[in-house]
Amino acid sequence: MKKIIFSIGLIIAVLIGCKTNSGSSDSKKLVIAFEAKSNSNVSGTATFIEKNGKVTFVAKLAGLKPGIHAIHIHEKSDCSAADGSSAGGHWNPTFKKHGKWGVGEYHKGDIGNFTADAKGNGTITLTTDEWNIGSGDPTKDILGKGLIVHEGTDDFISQPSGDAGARVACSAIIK
Ligand SMILES: [Cu+2]
Ligand SMILES: [Zn+2]
Repeated sequence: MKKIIFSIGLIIAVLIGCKTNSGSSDSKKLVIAFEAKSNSNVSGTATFIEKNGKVTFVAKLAGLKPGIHAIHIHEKSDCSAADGSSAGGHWNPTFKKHGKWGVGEYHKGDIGNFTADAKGNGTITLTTDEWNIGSGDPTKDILGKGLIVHEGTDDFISQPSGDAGARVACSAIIK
């Protein structure tokens, strides 16, 4: 009888353990680092956390020129070119025009603009259900794409990429 009780206890302990594990697996986290491009001194990190069907994105940059800078998800995770051109154009799996989220047509990669302060530091945060991390759905999965920070500002109008200027930082969105 003692042995049975012990066994039941063990089973319960294992079940609780499994439940805890499955709870933590619904939230996925990816932390990536930027590399400087186009002879810039830009550095920083970006974090993507998926939870309950939404992805929260936070990018923290340093070494920028003070002012407004564009940031987008581009179609490839290849940051090898000195000017970042290897990351390709904007990630646009739904074949829309470039624009601003929530206003007419926009690319899935059109994150927008953020401001770098007088010291050249800037942060941008976004939460969206338009992305996920690793589902394999080509219209939503950000894995295998590239994150690009630009020297200039996205005007949300010029095609195909908002006339945002040189690519000053690049980071591959990979595990
Ligand atoms: Cu871009
Ligand atoms: Zn775009």
